[in-house]
Amino acid sequence: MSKINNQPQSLSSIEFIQDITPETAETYSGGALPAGVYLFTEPNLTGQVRMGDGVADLAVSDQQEGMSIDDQTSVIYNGTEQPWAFYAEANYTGQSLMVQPGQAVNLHGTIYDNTITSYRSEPLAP
Ligand SMILES: [Ca+2]
Repeated sequence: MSKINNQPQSLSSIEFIQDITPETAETYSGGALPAGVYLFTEPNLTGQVRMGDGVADLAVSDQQEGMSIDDQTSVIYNGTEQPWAFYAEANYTGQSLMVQPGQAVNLHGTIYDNTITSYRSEPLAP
């Protein structure tokens, strides 16, 4: 007897999302990371790094900050106590990905790799 699974998948159960432990993140980065949200442009937490407030359009912040983060993020580390949402398009639209507090996610090899354009903290679920 076969059984069809119609349960929605939580992100953590999607096999192509590889979690990186905060300890691993610290190992990669060479020490404890200060609290914050980090976007890395290369796997293994290398390449360019953006830390700080979320933005509605990374293309704009790139120009202001002299960076090239838009559509380049391959690893996200959420070192805060709130969930953060990452979006493929500006103004918090397009395909989205939630990253929980303390979670580091390797986007490399996934549909989210090199797509992130806006991100912000999201309220904790009631
Ligand atoms: Ca994008």
